[in-house]
Amino acid sequence: MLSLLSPFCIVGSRMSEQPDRSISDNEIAAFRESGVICLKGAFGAHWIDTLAAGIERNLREPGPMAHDYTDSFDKFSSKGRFFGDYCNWQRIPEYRDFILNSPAAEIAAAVMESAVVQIYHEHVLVKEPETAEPTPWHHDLPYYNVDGMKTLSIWLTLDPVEVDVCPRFVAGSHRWGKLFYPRLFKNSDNYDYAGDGYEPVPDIDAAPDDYKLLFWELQPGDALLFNFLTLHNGPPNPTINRRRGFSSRWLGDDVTFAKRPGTTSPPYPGIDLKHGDRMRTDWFPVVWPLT
Ligand SMILES: O=C(O)CCC(=O)C(=O)O
Repeated sequence: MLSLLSPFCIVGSRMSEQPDRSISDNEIAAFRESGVICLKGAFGAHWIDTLAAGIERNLREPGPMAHDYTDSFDKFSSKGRFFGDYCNWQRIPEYRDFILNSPAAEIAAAVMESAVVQIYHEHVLVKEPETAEPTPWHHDLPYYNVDGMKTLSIWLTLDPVEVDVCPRFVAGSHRWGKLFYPRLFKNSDNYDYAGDGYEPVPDIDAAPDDYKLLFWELQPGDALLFNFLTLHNGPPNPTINRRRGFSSRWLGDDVTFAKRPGTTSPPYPGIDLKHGDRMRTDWFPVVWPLT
């Protein structure tokens, strides 16, 4: 956590890396409408190799907020492992390189239709082969200490992902005007939020035909782009492939600090902001536009 708190404002070393593919007006319109799109071939081999090295480093040297979700799900008797960690991009050089120098921030600016993009954090979610644990249905905004519509996670896969293993999204759920309780990944329980305005996530698996669910077969370098309000899950990984997902989280120019009725995830102790303040740029540097 300490490295996250260290003052850091200027992104001076950023190369002007061109996106590995362009983003069309139709894709931007689809994101606005559905709250999720899949960008095939968004990141090339260089960034896949860079992040693969970073994830191995992260697995060898987990951070203070790392989780082994498999331990808690003994009801699934998993052979595989579900590992998660976040807020390590300033400590792991390969993550830092990706955040500052890859096309991710420029992609985020285009898709969020935002003039300015700040990095919020990164979240690594590795499901090893034969991991039986699902990631529960949730949306990300209530976990976080931010409000705003211009928000984006870029979930980049380093592995082939079969269609049944791909995270699933409820199209349009970012526009429902609802906030659902955050849920613990280890047992799907709701967070202990003591406040009004949150409701339990609906049981989407019980009535999947009631929703428009979007999911894809993925290849390494493909990315799922979704709003922090879009409901999504992560199926188990019964396959022989690893499923290494690298989610970078980005803030656009309408985002402000939100006080939640409980501890957020990430927690950001000592952030010293009032509800409605702009997010501080020393903790969450501006990565786009280039300076
Ligand atoms: O990787 C997963 O299983 C879920 C991903 C997710 O929830 C996220 O990136 O917000």
